[in-house]
Amino acid sequence: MSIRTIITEPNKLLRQISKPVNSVGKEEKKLMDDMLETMYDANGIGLAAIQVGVPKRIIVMDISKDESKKEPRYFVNPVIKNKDPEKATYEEGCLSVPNQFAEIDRPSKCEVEYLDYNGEKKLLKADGLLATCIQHEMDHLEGILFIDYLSKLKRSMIIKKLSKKKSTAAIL
Ligand code: GNR
Ligand code: NI
Repeated sequence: MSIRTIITEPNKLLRQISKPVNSVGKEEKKLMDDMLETMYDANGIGLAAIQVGVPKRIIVMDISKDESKKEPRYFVNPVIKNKDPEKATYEEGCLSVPNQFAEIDRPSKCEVEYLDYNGEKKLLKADGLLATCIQHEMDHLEGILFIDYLSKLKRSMIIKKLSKKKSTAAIL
């Protein structure tokens, strides 16, 4: 396994729509292993393949609190089947939008159909943080970031801040 570089805003790649995977083969498993290691290293609870520059519909996740009891989850070609009309608000962050947080409303429950690490078809009923995280990651597959739900002003302030930080980091 190896840690890959996480792409951060502003970067056009994050706006790309990811493509479905034909089968869960060696290459996909290696990608999922690397993504999980990259996510743990960055202290994240989820990661979409496009965040490491690969436009495939693959997500890894681990929302477990206890560091010693890891519960990795893998989603290939996920499709949301059902969204609850009820909304829930969570303070969201994103490894591709470093150090920025905002409260976002999303359906509080959802059902997702996907292939697991072994390429087997699964259906998961999610609520709470899991439901929020799945929807946040599914957005990445469509080139959508949580800051897109904020006002234009707030979003542009965040992007300006991040691009400034990138340009100062470049001269250090
Ligand atoms: O680590 C993450 N935490 C988080 C918190 C609330 C809602 C969504 C997330 S996902 C984020 C990791 C990430 O950027 N995944 O794409
Ligand atoms: Ni994210």
